[in-house]
This record gives sequence, C-alpha cells and structure tokens, in this order.
Amino acid sequence: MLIKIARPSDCKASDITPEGIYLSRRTMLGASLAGAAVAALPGVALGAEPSRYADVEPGAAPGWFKDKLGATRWGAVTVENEAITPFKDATHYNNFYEFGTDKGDPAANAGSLKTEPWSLVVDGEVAKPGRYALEDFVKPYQLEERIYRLRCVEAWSMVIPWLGFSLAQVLKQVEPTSKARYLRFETLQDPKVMPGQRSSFALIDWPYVEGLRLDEAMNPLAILAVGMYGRELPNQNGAPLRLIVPWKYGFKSIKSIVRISLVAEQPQTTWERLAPTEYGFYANVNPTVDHPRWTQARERRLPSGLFSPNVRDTLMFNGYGDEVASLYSDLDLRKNY
Ligand SMILES: Nc1nc2c(c(=O)[nH]1)N[C@H]1C(S)=C(S)[C@@H](COP(=O)(O)O)O[C@H]1N2
Ligand SMILES: [Mo]
Repeated sequence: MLIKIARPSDCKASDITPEGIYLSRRTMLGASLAGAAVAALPGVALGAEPSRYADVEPGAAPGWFKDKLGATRWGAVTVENEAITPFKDATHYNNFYEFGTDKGDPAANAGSLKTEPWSLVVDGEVAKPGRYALEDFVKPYQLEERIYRLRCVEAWSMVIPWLGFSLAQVLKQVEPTSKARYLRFETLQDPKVMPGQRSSFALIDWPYVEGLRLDEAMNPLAILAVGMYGRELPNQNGAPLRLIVPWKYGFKSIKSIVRISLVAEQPQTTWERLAPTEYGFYANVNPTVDHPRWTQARERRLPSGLFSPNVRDTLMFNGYGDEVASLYSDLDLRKNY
C-alpha cells in the first residue's frame, strides 16, 4: 500500500526511511496501514497459554516441534502491562529482505521456503563443531516462552511471545575455545526461493550476516527461537530457527539461520557493511543516540494507524537495562552505536 501517513509526532513515516533506502526508493513509502484495522487482542493475559492467542493461524508443525511443545515452560519471561501484538501484525509487517523490501513481501513470498529438512552448521573456534539436522540440534533444550519487546531501528515495535531456548545453553554444549570472542550467524542463501537475492538492485552482499560478542551471546536474554504464539515460526518470521536479542535493534535478530561460527575477530555484519554510519555492530536500543536520519527517542507500537498512531517513548536497552547494562560499562555507546 503506497500511502503516506501523516503523524503528529516525529515518528512520521515520511521521516523514517527503512533500512532499505539503499536498496530501493520504493521503500520510502513503505509504511502501510497494515496494522490499523486489526484490533488489539482483548484481555490477553501476559504469559498466557497458547490457546489464548485467539487469532493465531495454525501452522503445519513438524513432528519434532509438536513433541517439544508439551514440555514448554509457558510465560518464562513476560512484559508487564503491555499488550501482545496481534499475530496478524507480527506476521504481515516484516523485515526479511531476502523476500523483498516491502513490509508485506515476506508474508507474500516466504511460503516457498522449504524448512524441512533443515541443517545447521556450528563451526570455528569450538571444541565440538558439527552439522546437525535441526531436530537433533534442538533436542537437548526445553522450550521456553519468552514474551519480549521487538524494537526495529526504523522506530516501530511489537511485543511478541517467542518459543525458544537460551543461546548460552548451546554455547555450553559446543564448548567455545579460548580464542572464541564473537559469534557470527548466517542466513540461508538460495536465490531460487529468495527473490530478494536475485533482485537487480540488491546491494546486499548475501547471505545476511549478524554477530554478537561472546559475552552478549551468553546473556540469558539471548535466545534461539523456533516458534511464536504457541506454534512454530511462520516462514516470514525466520523459520525454522532465528536469533532473538531483545535489547538490540531488530536487525540483529537474524532469521533462518544455517550457520553459527565462533570467531576471534568481530565479524562484519550486513547492515554495518552497507551503511556503517547508520547501523553499527552493537545496535543496542538507545533513545539518546539518534539515527542520522531520525530520532530514536520514540517508537510506533503496532498495531498503529492513522487514528491511533500508538507512539511511546523508547526505553534504554529496550527496557532490559537491568539485565544487560553491565555488558557495556566500558563502552562509549555513542561511538559504539
Ligand atoms: N535474514 C534476515 N534476518 C533479518 C532481517 C532480514 O532482512 N534478513 N531483517 C531484520 C530486521 S530489520 C528486523 S526488524 C527483524 C524483523 O523480525 P520480524 O519480521 O519477525 O518482526 O528481523 C531481522 N532479521
Ligand atoms: Mo529492523
């Protein structure tokens, strides 16, 4: 929908050009009214059982996922007094550039991604490298429901109930060597099913790459997710396995992971490579450090529309400062944005 929405705040869609300005001028008009017609879920209790997510479309969960679901710890982490974003918004307003740069493109195009079978490589500076079938990789871990805020660098946000397990548990299993200081993550590269990877104006050097410092990855809030809203991940949300780092801008939360490497040097990440003055390696949510082209002091919480823009103040570390601020006590967060 090519509609420019006038907003009372400085979170105007016309001010905020998505990450993809480098890819396509079209995305300047990319903010849509997608969420406007969808009412917030009435009375959803936080930490609710999956049956409470009333508008969730059932998926076709693989057997290993159904087996895991029974032992899930529901509501292990919740967000107080903030409504969970309706499933419809969380699955139809996405960034997944492999499937196109418009917010509706991933929902429209990601259906063709084949997530079963899926294999994942863990390599680099680890005592136990390996290639795993996804179900074997996930087997040792109990799923937990983590209800987290997701804050995109484009100044919109959601509250999403993920299902996953802590990255720290995985690291313990694979045993990083003394040389390991960073993690490097890679998304699937398959131009046959990912139209964004064959687009003639794609400036992104595929595959999509993200990274974390080892101590960030060990923080209990960092998870690998295999589901959301009590079901498996929809393809547009990064099936079958994605990273979630809730105190960082959404672009750190890399989707559809095929490789995790432990490395000695800070990896170069996709957005940093494309626009280093706009997107840094750290990308911690920080209302006091503006993006060069817009303020980061506020955000549009979805569902958001013309008559209820639903703007709120952005919180330092996206509200997770108690858990993560100590990771950055030595760091100038203005320089290391
Ligand atoms: N592989 C890959 N991962 C990605 C992206 C992407 O384009 N490709 N977009 C990122 C951005 S900018 C955001 S805000 C989140 C969006 O996640 P969601 O669509 O599940 O809300 O995914 C992140 N992970
Ligand atoms: Mo984002």
